[in-house]
Amino acid sequence: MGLDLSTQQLKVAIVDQDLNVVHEDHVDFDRDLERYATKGGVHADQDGKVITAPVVMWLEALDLLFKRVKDSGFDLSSVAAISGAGMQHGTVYWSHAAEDILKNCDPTKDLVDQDIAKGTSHGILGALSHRRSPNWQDGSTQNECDHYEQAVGGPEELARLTGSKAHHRFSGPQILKFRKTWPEKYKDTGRISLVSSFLASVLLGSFASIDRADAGGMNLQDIQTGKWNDTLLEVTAGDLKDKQDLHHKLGDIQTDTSASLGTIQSYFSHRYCFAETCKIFPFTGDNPATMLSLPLKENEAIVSLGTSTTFLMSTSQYNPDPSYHYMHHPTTPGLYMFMLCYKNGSLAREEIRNAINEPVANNAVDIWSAFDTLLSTTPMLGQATPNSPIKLGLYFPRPEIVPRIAAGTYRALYTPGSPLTVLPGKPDMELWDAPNHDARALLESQFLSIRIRAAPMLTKRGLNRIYLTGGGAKNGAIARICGDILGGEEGVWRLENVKGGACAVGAANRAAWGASLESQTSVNTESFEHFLTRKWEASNVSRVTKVADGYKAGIWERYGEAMAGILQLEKIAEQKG
Ligand code: XUL
Repeated sequence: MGLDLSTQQLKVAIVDQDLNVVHEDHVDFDRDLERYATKGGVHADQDGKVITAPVVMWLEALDLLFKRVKDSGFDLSSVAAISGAGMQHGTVYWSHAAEDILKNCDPTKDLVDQDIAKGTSHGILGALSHRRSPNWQDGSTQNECDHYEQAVGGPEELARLTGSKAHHRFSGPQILKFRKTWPEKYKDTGRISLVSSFLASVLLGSFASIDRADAGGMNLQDIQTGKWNDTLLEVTAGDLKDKQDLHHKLGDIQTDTSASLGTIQSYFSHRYCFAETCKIFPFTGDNPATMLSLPLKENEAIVSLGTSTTFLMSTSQYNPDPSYHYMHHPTTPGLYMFMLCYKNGSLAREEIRNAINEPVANNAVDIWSAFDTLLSTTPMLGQATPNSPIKLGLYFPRPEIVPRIAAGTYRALYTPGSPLTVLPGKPDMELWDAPNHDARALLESQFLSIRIRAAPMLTKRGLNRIYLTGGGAKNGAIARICGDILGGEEGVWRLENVKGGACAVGAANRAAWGASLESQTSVNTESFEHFLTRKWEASNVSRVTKVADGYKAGIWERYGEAMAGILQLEKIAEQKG
């Protein structure tokens, strides 16, 4: 079983021994747990800077999800092992009593209805020293980020040390802000988990270590040693003396990527009939877990089109840069995950889709149909003729990370070799028919930005193969634009028979790998990649399908010319922000 605690949903995927997906389900926070009044799974303050999620909502979602799977008739006692994933960077603050409370939950009641907190009347809330988890979309820690970078000698050095420069959403700066804002709550904190290790801890009934790959999203891990960096621990803790205490709160980083953490706790075996022998394997970040959904080779990439847009590659090369993220590979020593992460993914696509649907009372069964038609009918780069100016747009409902740009919409006309003409907020219909021209301009700018940043990783014709995952991957027009811009000899591919998302499937694959290693007698550990490839090759089921062509002579080069325009528009937008 693979679980994925993502921004908007808690998802589950179950695979059989041949790694066929046999069951999927999910709980949608906004829709299924309305009483928490989240929007897109989170709460945002007025200026959209502080973004958090209520931790109890996730506990309620876990019970609801398992109940749904059980009620569907799926026999949970057949689950041999569980792994999982959580959106990266988010932190959960446990109280000193947490393990005691988690272990003693009454299986006749939901987690949120427990009244077991010894000496307090807070029920399960007694396990938390803070009720909210700072979300990866949060943008409120500029001071803390400055502090981090100054402490080590600048963004380049922090990127070299930890794999990333300082980012608002990264857990270290968030923990520093938490300590400074709520010193009492910080004192009351017995343990700090990431979203991934939080979920693993609930299932275990005791604290799970932070996974080696997911620790890379904290600005706290020395990527060379895989351990916490002393200087950065000290910056976060305030001084040398408190550094030990922070280390204690974080625990050690899980170094063995294949060892089981233990078995599922009795609350779940009693309540949902999980076998008492069901093993829990390390939970990692959603991006590292997505990489485990397929056998990703050198020169191949995954473009994940979810709430965020991420570009992922598995590589043995470590070439840090302030605009990249490097993290350890979740299963395979010696490999790294290379990542670009954009905050504005599906939210931007949905806003434009809604604006397009607005003028007509939209009764279409598929709310994406008008948006998709526009993607296919608008000419490439919005150019009615090859000589008309290129239409470029940046759409950031939330402040963007790559590069750091304030929220807003930025449109411009561009003729290669000339400066840009930036258009006003409401452009002249003759020049730019908004929002209709926005659909294609949005997708093009998202993929062009990836092409600009990933350039050192690309061959002359792009990547060898691109896999599309996430909600946006279902869309054929998006796949074609992706192939046109990012190229590739083998084109654009999609995982077959996966409804809910590649991330939960990747986590399920990891659980299956862990369970398989435990049953093997060989002293040589089979690598995850070998395991996955062996399983895929042994079955006749088609696992991936080609959904679009890649490199096309002429088109690749025209998009190449547009890149300079995007860079100019980004510069202008950066100055405005
Ligand atoms: C990665 C990032 C997001 C979250 C949520 O750095 O912030 O991709 O992991 O998906």
